[in-house]
Amino acid sequence: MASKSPAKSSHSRAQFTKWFAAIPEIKYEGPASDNALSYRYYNADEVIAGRKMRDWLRFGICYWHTFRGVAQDMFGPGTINRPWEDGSNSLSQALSRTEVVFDFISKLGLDFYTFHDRDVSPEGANVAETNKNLWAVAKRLKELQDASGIKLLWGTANMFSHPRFAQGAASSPSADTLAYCANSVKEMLDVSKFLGGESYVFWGGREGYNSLLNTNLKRETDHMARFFHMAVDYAKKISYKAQFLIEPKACEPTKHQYDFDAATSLCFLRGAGLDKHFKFNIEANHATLAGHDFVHELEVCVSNGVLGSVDANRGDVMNGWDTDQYPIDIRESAHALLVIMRNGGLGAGGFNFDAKVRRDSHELEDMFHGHISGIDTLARGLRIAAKILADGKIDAFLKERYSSYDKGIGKTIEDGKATFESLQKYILEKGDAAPLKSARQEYLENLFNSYC
Ligand code: XLS
Ligand code: NI
Ligand code: NI
Repeated sequence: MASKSPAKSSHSRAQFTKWFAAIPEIKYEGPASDNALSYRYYNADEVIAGRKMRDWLRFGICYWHTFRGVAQDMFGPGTINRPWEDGSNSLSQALSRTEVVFDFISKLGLDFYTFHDRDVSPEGANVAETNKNLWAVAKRLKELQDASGIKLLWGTANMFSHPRFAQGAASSPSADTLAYCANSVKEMLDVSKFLGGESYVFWGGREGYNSLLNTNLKRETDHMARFFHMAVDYAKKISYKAQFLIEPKACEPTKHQYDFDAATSLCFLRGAGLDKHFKFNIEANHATLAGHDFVHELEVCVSNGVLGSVDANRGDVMNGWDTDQYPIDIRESAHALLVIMRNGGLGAGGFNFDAKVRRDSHELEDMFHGHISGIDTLARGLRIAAKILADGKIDAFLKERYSSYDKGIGKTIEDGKATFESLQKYILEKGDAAPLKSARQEYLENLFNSYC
């Protein structure tokens, strides 16, 4: 869906429940503020480089970590007991929880949220009942969206938690599982259309393998391609124009995930004739699992015209897994925003906080500190990137570095007019290639830091 229309400039900041009464509305107070429950850099309606901060950043709150996570780990149970939870996974609990979610987003003054089908509604006794539960909650979500002005950034289907997905979803060796997934995505496309979701995400949580001894890689990836074609066809049939996004991840939970990174996934999409229908949702912590940095993944997408959205988080440099912490690295954030601003923004995407508080940060207030920290890190990154672009030194350096392709022999190469013979003639006449100029990495790193 083309997202040219800016988000509402201010919300009523409706409060439907009492749970956050003790927390003030989070507002911009500037860098000098010593109020930890304020923004020091995110000033939603301030215009930076021709666009409001809220429209560059399009922050989204994720339902799963923020409202369904209890902070359990493999060594112990959850430490989080939210006061609005009755301990059940019932439909009535699912319905009452929706109001808390919208209260939280309103308190933060943000515009978007994201969810999986199973975050918002429980499975029923059979597929029909499961679908009915989903629609009961979707109707409530629509009412809350209308009352608050908060919108759906993207929806997705959880096809990785339940044991039926243990051997894959669309890549499962069981055709029944694939059929089950077809129902899930069909319903979620209908629900997302109903809620006006601007993008739609596919994260292949169990799409991959643990051993090649029991895996037919070709059939599994062919089935995934068939599945994506069916999703494209169905969205077209219901006239749902959301931007489809693949969210690459190298490993975890499977040893090897098929959507390993942006380049691998793009190759898959092109081979399957799907590349016109998909862009990418790049998660910072998934990039590092693939042995890339976050900015590498963004740059690969931008240079191929397929950057769709961002799952904002970070890993821990000393740990090798998806720790899903809130972003705090200002230099990384500035570099990411530089790439995104050169791309003209994220279109129908945004920055979704796929991040969670630590197991020992179990109090209500911690939910706010985590998000405020991430929001201010990205807002600060936006301000720095705008300075870098306005100053123009880095872009000028880049332009000059490739200038041998702007004229003469270089231009014949870019224009497709050069041949091996013409290039040989040129270099024979010249005798040797011209000496290289320094790539000036240290100068550029120091220059970059001077904006931070
Ligand atoms: C897990 C993924 C997941 C997706 C949505 O690592 O990040 O949370 O964003 O299914
Ligand atoms: Ni994610
Ligand atoms: Ni993740």
